[in-house]
Amino acid sequence: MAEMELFPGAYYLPDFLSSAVQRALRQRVEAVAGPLFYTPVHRSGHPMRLRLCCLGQHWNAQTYAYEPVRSDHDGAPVPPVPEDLAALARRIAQAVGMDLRPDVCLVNHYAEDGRLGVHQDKDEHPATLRAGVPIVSLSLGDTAAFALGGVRRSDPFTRFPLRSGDALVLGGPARLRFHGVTRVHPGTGPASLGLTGRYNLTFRQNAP
Ligand SMILES: O=C(O)CCC(=O)C(=O)O
Repeated sequence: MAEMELFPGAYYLPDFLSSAVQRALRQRVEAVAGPLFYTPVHRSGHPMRLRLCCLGQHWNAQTYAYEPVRSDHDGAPVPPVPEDLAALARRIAQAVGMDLRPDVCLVNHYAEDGRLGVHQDKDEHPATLRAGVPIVSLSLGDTAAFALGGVRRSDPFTRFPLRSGDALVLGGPARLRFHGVTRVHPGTGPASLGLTGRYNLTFRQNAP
């Protein structure tokens, strides 16, 4: 199915990844990130409702800064973003006319009670935010109820499902739109993927 421009700079690409690519991506995620997932503790003191593994640079849930080691967890260095995954994200950005050189990928694993509160992705370098360099999101496994708002927290939300294989691009004027995952629908992922829960990968560019 073709992409839909939901708002200027916000593109929804349903069913973008074939079943075979989804299976391959699941294997890549588990090979690269599998042993490294952990539950971040937000600076409010609450554990987040997902498990995280950052590639390229670590996003610190206490300071909201990117760093080379996981200083809010185990101090371990961060594996690089694999070239093939970065190239895939770049191709998706190009498909909607945007340029992205991903140097960070946050891989989230949501269990059946997983969710992610409404937030803006605004911790990347100010120059990349100003330039509207996009974030490319890929979903695998169970369907998420996704909420996409505006650039002010009080703006109304558009709600739609992110299913296994869907891609979403937030760039240009949509780069700082608020968004969140209100719930995950257990058991809704493709049987052929054999994944319990949901992976979401957000490819980002920190360096200007
Ligand atoms: O899981 C998703 O679809 C959204 C992930 C997200 O917003 C984030 O990692 O900042």
